[in-house]
Amino acid sequence: MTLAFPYAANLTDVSRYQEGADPVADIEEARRAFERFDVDGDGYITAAEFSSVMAQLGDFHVTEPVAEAVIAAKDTNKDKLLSFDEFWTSLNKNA
Ligand SMILES: [Ca+2]
Ligand SMILES: [Ca+2]
Repeated sequence: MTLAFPYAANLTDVSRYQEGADPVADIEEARRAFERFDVDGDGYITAAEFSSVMAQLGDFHVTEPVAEAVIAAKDTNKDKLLSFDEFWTSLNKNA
């Protein structure tokens, strides 16, 4: 019966970790999402890339002007490109 005790302690640790987990996004997941949108892999998401990937995902409402507005809202340095840093910052602002 002594074996059951450490097992129960582990379960408690897991649930405590989940309850106490930071609400910030997972950087690995964010990077995978970013790479999905960065079609040509140059490290920046353009409005054209964003709208075409959204269309692939089934959302045809994200036309290029809409994509430009979405990117402009996150585009801290105003180069009309979304870098991973800008993407990551915007995720953490929303969290
Ligand atoms: Ca790109
Ligand atoms: Ca930028």
